Amino acid sequence: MVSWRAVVTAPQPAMRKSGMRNRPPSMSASSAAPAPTPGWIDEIFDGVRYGLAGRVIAEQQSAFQRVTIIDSARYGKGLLLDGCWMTAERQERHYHEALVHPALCGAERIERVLVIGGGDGGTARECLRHAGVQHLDMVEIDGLVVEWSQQHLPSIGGGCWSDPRFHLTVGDGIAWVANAADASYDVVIVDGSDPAGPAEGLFNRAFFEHCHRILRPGGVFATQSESPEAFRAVHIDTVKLLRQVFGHADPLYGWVPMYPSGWWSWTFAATDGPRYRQPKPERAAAVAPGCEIWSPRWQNGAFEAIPAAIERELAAS
Ligand code: SPD
Repeated sequence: MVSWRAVVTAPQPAMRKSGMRNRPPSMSASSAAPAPTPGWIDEIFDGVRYGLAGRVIAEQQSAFQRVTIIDSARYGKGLLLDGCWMTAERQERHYHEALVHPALCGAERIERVLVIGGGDGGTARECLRHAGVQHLDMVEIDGLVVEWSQQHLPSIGGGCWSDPRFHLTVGDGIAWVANAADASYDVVIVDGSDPAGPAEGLFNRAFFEHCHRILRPGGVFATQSESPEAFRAVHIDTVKLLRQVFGHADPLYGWVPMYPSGWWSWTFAATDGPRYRQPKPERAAAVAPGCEIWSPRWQNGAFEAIPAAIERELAAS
């Protein structure tokens, strides 16, 4: 295992050196972190910094990871886990809209939704914009992420925390999925961090097979699937594995400017065909006017924007 990322900031009294997330050697050849640049918060990966000018306003080692809240001029307040960018107030919609709406607009039914991770509340917020959602379980492993997101990043979760359809469990999402009844959800969404540390088990066959098992017929699975540039091997392996498990899976490409390379992907899977590619018009019409990024047109282009070499590599499997 190699140390693969670090947050580097202006000197902060609360900074800890522990909690650096380790990435499997197959994912990275990270070099040692450079000296901190005062006034900057960086995620460092593979010789490149992805940073914002700003300051750390809270930082603590939880039972699972180092949780950092920052304030930046460009994107407002934000969250890092083990030195990796997760979200920020004025950028989060790129990520959450792309993860949620292809699944929620494509599934046959959307009464019961499961979100694994997603402790900042942004994914639940976007799901709950769909009036057809009757019950949403969110299982987040780290209570500190929820607590600090509610305290420092309230706009990201919005009204989700008090929505009567929303049911939060602070616990292990992998165990939740393993113990859930067959065909108990219409949509399963994984909003985890990178496949190292507490999120490592969210990318393997056993986990995906349980997600497949607990989906009702006509259901859709969605997960963030890393960067096709910075984490290409993980991205490709994830899509291939989901195709094997579900039968149909396709990556959608977009941007999260503060993530490594800025170029990101989300992958959707279903058993009865690529239904996530065809938004149901009535659901799309209800949510699109409130979106900053997502629309049926954007989604279509984002699925089609698969890089040629990745398309060849996926087809060759
Ligand atoms: N490299 C960062 C991947 C983070 C994915 N989850 C972000 C959480 C936003 N709700």
